[in-house]
Formats: sequence, structure tokens, C-alpha cells
Amino acid sequence: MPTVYLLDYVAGNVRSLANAIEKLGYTIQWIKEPKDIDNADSLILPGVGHFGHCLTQFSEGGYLEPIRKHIDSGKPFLGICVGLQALFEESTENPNVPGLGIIPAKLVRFDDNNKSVPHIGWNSAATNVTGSAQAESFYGLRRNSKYYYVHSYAVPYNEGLLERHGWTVATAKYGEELFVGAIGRDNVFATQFHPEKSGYAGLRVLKAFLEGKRWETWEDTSRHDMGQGLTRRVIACLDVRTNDQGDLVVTKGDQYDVREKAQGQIRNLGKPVDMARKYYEQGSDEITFLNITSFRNCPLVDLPMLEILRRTSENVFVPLTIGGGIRDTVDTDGTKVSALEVATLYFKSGADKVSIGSDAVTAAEEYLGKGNCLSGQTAIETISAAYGNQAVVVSVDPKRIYVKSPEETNHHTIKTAHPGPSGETYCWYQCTIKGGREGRDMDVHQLVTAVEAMGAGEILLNCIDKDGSNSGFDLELINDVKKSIKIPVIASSGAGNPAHFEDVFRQTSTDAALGAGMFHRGEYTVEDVKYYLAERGFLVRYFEG
Ligand code: 1PR
Repeated sequence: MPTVYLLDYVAGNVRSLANAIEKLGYTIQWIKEPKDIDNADSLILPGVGHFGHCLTQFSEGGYLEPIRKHIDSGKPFLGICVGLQALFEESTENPNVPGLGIIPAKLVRFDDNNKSVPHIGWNSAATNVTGSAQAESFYGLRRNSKYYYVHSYAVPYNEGLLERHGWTVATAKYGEELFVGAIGRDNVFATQFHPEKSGYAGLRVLKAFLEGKRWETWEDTSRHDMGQGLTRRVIACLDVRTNDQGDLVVTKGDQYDVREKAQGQIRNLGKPVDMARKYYEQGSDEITFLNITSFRNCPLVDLPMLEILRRTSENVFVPLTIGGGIRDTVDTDGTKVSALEVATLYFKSGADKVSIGSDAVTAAEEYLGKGNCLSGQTAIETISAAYGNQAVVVSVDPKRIYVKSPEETNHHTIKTAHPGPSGETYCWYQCTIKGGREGRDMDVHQLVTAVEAMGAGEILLNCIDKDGSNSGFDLELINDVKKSIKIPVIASSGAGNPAHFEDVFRQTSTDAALGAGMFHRGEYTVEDVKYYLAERGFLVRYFEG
């Protein structure tokens, strides 16, 4: 089997890249020290995290010169995400740290005035070579395919500039900003997106690189351009717990109660790995696993959850998020284990993001209690420092509390169009912990602004009142949270049919929407939702198989 050399220099999920390469029939050789690069016929530089951190690690580890030498020798080189960024001159993320300077341009942060940053989701990577039935494909990139991006910094695209230096560029557009999505010249190819997380479209790009197929002619059978830009992200969520027989099953509650009303048994809706694969094939843009009883036991003995991730990531090539029990903990033998170590276990097993619930609330309470002072010690801070903000999702479990007027509470209220049981026209959203069992003296506005300051990269916004109700998302809550923060928001709880997804994308500026029960009960597929949205003018991504 042909061998590919992979440089694992930063903490990150390189497991999924290894899985994707192995799926294509190659074996992986990990580069452990600079001299190993001499043996590499084909070198891949993956990357997540910060530009400065990555370049400093190269430099301190003595990798910079061997990488340059590899590139100069004409042997194939692929850079992914920060691996692409490293090829440029510099980034405003860390202006004092120089890049490799192989490509004459620099990275700047996306403008967050009218859009969320980081840029997370599925976007295009389109070259100018388009149009005819016999199209030329650059490293397997296709005009109508979508690829998974997650980054805050990008190289703005100036038409013709990089081309004059011999580079071929594929672009993507976020808001009004056109940026470099992929770039290549001679033996060098790099993608800002993650091919290993981009479904079949991404595997095709990896395959083209591994087989050295820079240009390929293919039959473009699509009748029209699907449209460029960020697609509407639709996510399937699997709440997982042990049932009364001791098996890990996918379950689903109504307002977080997961027991059948009649027999009192845990609702068993299927097997986690099989269901994740099913949703991947229906076109789910990400899969989220929530270990919903994690607060009762130690995640380190929860090996089946790690096994679920390992097995899922072998065949599911979209981002995987795992939540439940991400916090400092004590193992059954008394060993203290930090939240960062718990997260590392999950990342090594194939997770791309961890989702923090209860611990984020307690950390935010401390942050606010100390006058908005960062400790540097919380799970959010330590994990985002090591793996990047994009790897840390905060899952919020709020409950609606009605009041007659804003003066009745110290909390941030909103005027609601859905009055309370006694006709109250205001409400606030109370944060809860332990799966909604314990309410805290903190509102959602306080929580999301605090965790954004602490380094969270995304908010998974549930709503206990709406969970399992099939009555649509809580649009008022979502709009209120979107106004408070710049990081992306995933709207969750209440989806009962495809029209609810249209409502949430039309009436709020949410960055993604998540459904659970309606998919698990087989009432609609993820593809049904995508078709419905596409018919109404929204840009979506379909599964390519
Ligand atoms: O507190 O860090 O250990 O994390 C625990 C995680 O488990 C949190 O993310 C919390 O939201 C979740 N959780 C805990 N208990 C439950 C429960 O249901 N009893 N599930 C629970 C939360 C909510 C959504 C659900 C949507 C969509 N699940 O993720 O999937 O509401 O449902 P729908 O479309 O069917 O309405 P920690």
C-alpha cells in the first residue's frame, strides 16, 4: 500500500484525516522528528488552531527548513487549513510570527460587523475554469460541490495577483468577502477547508492529490450553477444514554424527559453509530452526540462513548461534536483528570468539537463573580487555547421564566409575542445545569457573552420549553442571543417539520439549525429539509455519494 507522511505537530483531530487517507487505500506514516521528512515522498501538513502557535512549533521543533526542502525538491505537498495559512507571508492573527513566505500574500481576519466569525460551515472552492460539459477539475474540486471550512482568518482574493505568480486559485465567498479556498502550483497544493471533513467531495480532492492528478477532465452533467457561498447548515443531533438494559442507545426527550410516558422506560430510538451513518448519508452537515447522563458518572469510564466516536469517524466524513461530561473530573481510581485531558480523549477518538454544558455555566458564574476576570483555568479557556476556539461549543439549556414587567427581575428580559400563563408579556431565559435539573441565577444573555469572552467558538442554543414539542424553534430566544454575540449560533429544540427550518433561517440570522426527534422518528429525513429549503431559495449542500 502506498504511504503518506503526516506531520502531527499540533493538538487537533488528525484522526479523521488519517481515517480519510486510509479509506482511500493508503497507509499513514507519522512524522515524529524533522529528519523523517527526508523520507517522505508525499507530505501532508494538517492544521488547526492558531497561526502563530503552529509556526512557532515548526520553528522550535526544527521543521521549517525540512518542509521548505521538501517543497523545493518538487515532491508532493498538501497543506490543510492552518497548513495552507503557513505557506503565506504572515497573518494579522500573529503579526510578529512570519509564515513560510512561499505564497506572496497575507491573511486577515474576517469582518464581523455583519456576520459571525469564525466562518463555520460548507462553502465552495471554485476555480475560474467552469462552464462547459467537458470541465477541467483542479485536484478534484467541482464547481457545485461544497467543502467544510472553519476559520477566522483568510487570504482575500485579488483577481490575477496570485495567478501572475503561477498559482491556480479556487475561491469561496463569505458575506461580501471573496477569499482563497484552495491554491496550488507545481507540487504544492493547499486547502483552507478540511477535505477530510467534506464528505465524498473532500475525499475526491484528497484522492486527486494522492494520485497526483492536478487536472482532470470530467463530464459536468449539472445543468446549472448551484450557487456559491456559505450553505445553510442542518445538523442531526443524537442524545445518547444507557438504557435500563445497560446498552448505549439514542434517546429523545420531551422537555428533557426521556422516559416513555406509559411504561416509564428510556425511549430507545436506535444505535448511535448506525444512526450517525444514516444521517451522514442523508446529507447532515454535522453530527452531534450528547452523552446526556454524563454528570452521573466519570467520562473516563465511559469508554463506549469513545468507541462510538472511533467507529463513527471511520465512515462519517463530516464534523463530529461530542458533548456531556467535559469538565475537570476525578477518575474511579482517584486520579484527577482535567477537562483538557477529557477533551483530548474525545479529539483523539475522532471528535472535531466538544460541547460543554453545565461546566460552562459554573465557569461563567465565576467569571462574572470576579468582575469579568479570566482565570485561564476553565475548561473553555484551556481547551480553546490548545485546540482553537472553533473546537469549543457551549451547549445552553435555558428555561423560559415569565414576568409581568422587566422591573420584576434583575435579568435580561425580552418582550414576548407568546404571553405566559397569567398573561405575562415579558420573559427571561434561565440557565440550567445537569440536563435542566437545576436552575441557576443566571440568564442566557449573561452566559453567552461570558463564554464568548472566555474563548467559546460556537453556541448550541437549546430551549427546554421547546424540546421535543415539534412546535418550531424559539425564534425570540434565537434573535436575542444572535444580537448579543459574534460567534456562530446553532438553533436547537422544537423542530417538527421542514417548514420550521425555513422559519428559523428566514426570521433569525442563526448560523445553523439542529433537529432530533423528527429525524429519529423517521417523519422526515435531513434530505427532505434540504430539498424544502432549496425550493424556497436557500443555498444547501446535498450528500454526494
Ligand atoms: O452538562 O456538559 O455534561 O452536558 C450535558 C449535555 O447533555 C448538554 O448539552 C445537555 O443539553 C444535554 N442533555 C442533558 N440532559 C438532556 C435530556 O434531554 N434529558 N439533552 C440533554 C439535550 C437537547 C437537544 C435536543 C434538541 C432537539 N438535548 O440537543 O436534541 O432539543 O430536539 P428536538 O428537535 O426533538 O426538539 P454537560
